[in-house]
Amino acid sequence: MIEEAAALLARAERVVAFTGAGMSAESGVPTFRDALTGLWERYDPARLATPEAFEADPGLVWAWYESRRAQVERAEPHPGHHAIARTAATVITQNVDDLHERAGSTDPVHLHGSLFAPRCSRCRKPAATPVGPPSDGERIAPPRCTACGAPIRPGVVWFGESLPETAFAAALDAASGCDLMLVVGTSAIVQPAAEIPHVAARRGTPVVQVNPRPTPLDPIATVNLHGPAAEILPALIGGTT
Ligand code: BJW
Ligand code: ZN
Repeated sequence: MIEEAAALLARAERVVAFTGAGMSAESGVPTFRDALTGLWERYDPARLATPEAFEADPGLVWAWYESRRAQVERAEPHPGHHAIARTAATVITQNVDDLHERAGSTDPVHLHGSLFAPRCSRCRKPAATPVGPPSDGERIAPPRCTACGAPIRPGVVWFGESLPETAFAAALDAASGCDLMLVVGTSAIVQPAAEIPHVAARRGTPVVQVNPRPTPLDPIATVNLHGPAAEILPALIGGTT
């Protein structure tokens, strides 16, 4: 299978990578659907990642994102991130970490925002990312907007919210203009992002998927490589750092 995928890759001139939380798992960033641990084990991520949760308990939601920011700041990109940086013209990611950037990918398209782009929950004015690790705790009062005084919120896309228009348009463009799509580490169940690989597949573009587990994309993938990103991607693309 890996030889078949490598042959497709060798023929491709414009590779686009579409990544999800599994891409960062081996860097020590848990996937979205992994059970939470420690302080957060009582909570369901799908219930915390909503505007309603932030409205009801801003300190709880802000503290959760602050602990995740600290976790990502401690993490390093792995050889799979570096392999993608060498081969993909565009990276479209659902991840809110910055590991693709730190591996050298230029301007990844962040469909679900970023842990490093907090903004006002009312007037949307960008706010500074807090400096240093957050104080530990189950609740941390979010900072206040310097313009209007409303609480600052994480710059991510929660359930029920629209994706940033320019990012989604850029993702559709990249998916329509590539000649190979590499899909890595996503359960492909969250819409509308999960539609992106279908855009490529409908045009007859080969799709190579890397995931240890089956996903709803298996039937449209030209090749399914069942294994972890940090091992499969360097083997497929070459190089280790
Ligand atoms: C490895 C690995 C290794 C492990 N190597 N791989 C029905 C139809 C259509 C839509 C909907 C619907 N019902 C509800 C909706 C809407 C909803 C949705 O899709 N819900 C689904 C759950 C059904 N979508 C939305 O609300 C979106 N907005 C929207 O639709 O707007 C229109 C609208 C507006 C107004 C009103 C109503 C509608 C917004 C979605 C935003 C998603 N945001 C999140 C949180 C971001 C912030 C944060 O991180 O906290 O984004 S949710 C979460 O899921 C996060 C992720 O980016 C996203 C995708 O998850 P991902 O990346 O696939 O991770 P996992 O954990 O699911 O999977 C990991 C994978 O890795 C697994 O496959 C593993 O096997 C694999 N893996 N180790 C490689 N080492
Ligand atoms: Zn404001």
